[in-house]
Amino acid sequence: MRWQGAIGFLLLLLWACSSSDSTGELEFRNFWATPGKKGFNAALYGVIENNTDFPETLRTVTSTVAKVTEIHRTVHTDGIAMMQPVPEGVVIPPHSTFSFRPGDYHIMLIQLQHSLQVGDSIEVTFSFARMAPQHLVVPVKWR
Ligand SMILES: [Cu+2]
Repeated sequence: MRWQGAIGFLLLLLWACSSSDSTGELEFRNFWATPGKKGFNAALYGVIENNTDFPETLRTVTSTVAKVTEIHRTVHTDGIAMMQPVPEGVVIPPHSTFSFRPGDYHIMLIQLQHSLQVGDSIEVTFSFARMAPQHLVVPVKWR
């Protein structure tokens, strides 16, 4: 039916708009995901900028591409790098940035539902304590 097509198109437009990298208050910069094989893990990196006057907490990240998505931190103990889950989320101070980068805080895509290859893109949702959830389309690439 024609109206269903129109609604589908509208939803697509809404998705396209919300997937742009900025709300003016929170800005997502240079997000990218590593390639990975089905059933294995991949990582998500990038920078979130908080342009508001308040601290914002990133509580969870979700993506349909992974069975589980966790915020992790790599810590070095006696020269050995280990990843720790950060279930409480991370705080982005006002007028400041928070970086997810290799060897530091990162977002772990655990048990990929399908393989991720360079050139693919994935949909990711970031959920915050104050702000509405933000949807992002993230490219898969080798940095
Ligand atoms: Cu990890």
